[in-house]
Amino acid sequence: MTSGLFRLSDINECTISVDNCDANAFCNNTGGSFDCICSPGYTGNGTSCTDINECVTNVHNCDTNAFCNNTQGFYNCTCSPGYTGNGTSCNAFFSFTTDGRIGNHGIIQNFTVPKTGVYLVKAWGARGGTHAPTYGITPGTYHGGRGAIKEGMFRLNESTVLNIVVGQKGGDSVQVQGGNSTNLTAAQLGLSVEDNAGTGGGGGSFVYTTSNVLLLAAGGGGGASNGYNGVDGQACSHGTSSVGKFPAHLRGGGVGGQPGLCNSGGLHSGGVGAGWFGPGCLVSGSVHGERGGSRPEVWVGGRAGEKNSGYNGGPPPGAVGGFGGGGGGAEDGGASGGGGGYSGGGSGVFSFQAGGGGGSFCGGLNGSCSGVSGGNLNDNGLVQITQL
Ligand SMILES: [Ca+2]
Ligand SMILES: [Ca+2]
Ligand SMILES: [Ca+2]
Repeated sequence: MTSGLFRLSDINECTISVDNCDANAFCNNTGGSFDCICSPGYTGNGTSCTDINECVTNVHNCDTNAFCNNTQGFYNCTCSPGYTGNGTSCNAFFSFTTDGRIGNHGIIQNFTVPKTGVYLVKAWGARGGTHAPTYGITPGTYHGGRGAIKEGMFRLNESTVLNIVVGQKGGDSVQVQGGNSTNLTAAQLGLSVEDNAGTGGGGGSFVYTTSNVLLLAAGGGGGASNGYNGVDGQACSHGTSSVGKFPAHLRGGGVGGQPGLCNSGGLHSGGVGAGWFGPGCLVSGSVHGERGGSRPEVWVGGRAGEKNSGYNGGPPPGAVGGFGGGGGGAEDGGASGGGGGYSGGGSGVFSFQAGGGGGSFCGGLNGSCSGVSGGNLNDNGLVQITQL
């Protein structure tokens, strides 16, 4: 016999599950017995534990602008409508969209600063139009350039009113093969869109004071063309050139807040994207896409070349430039519009020319500005303002 048989040994009630601890308790083995301790978030004697309602007992750390939702063992914080954050920290949040508007007309929205402080202002430019012919030299689907994202922090004084322009997507090519007069889409007619019809440039998004001090601008993307996707809106200040088949038919983007370069002299020119300091040159003739409008023109996008306008082609609004200064697309045989922005995108002359992207601007606090070229994954623009 070994002496061990006569020793008293403790039973670990916890591991052999003979304890009577609550399901929401820890079992703690002791010599000759065991203790039950309610889990964090629960209260009781250990054999019976109930959830602590932190929302009622007020031991939660939810922001004052958040809802507290009690859960078994813990709680959740959810920012109230109009606020954004993780629930323990919620900031007032304002969002401006196109609100369903399409085409070249839009409205300037207003934001009144609710309280003096620092705000994060973020803008997304709009995308250029799509071109999808099913015949010709390079049939296929070509996409407009994506809008840029630009953001920065600004110190704003209470009651200051800001103008908000939310860029709208450039119109797709709608001119039906052969230039039929119709409101139906080419697909509805069983036809293709004209192989070389242009598309509209995307509108830029802008935030500026009522005394016309520009705070932020995000460039729109250029319209697509036959064989070429439009150029993305740019995070830097300058717009880009159009892209296309023939170098002699390219036209440059604007720099320093100017519109895209003048593109007169072509047979079927796309509309030039507008810049903060003005619209591009006028090109007379209804076959051309019209330049996009700048601030004095209330940001109206350029009209499309006649048969691509939605009146003598497919359905309205046609291949117009988006609100926010995008240039319109030319009719058959023509170029696509440049995107609007701080500096406008260029648009070429003749066919096989996709529009350039607009540039962006941020006048925010030192070191607070950043941006992403082509960063907007959605079609339309957006502006968001968050109180920090
Ligand atoms: Ca024990
Ligand atoms: Ca709880
Ligand atoms: Ca054609």
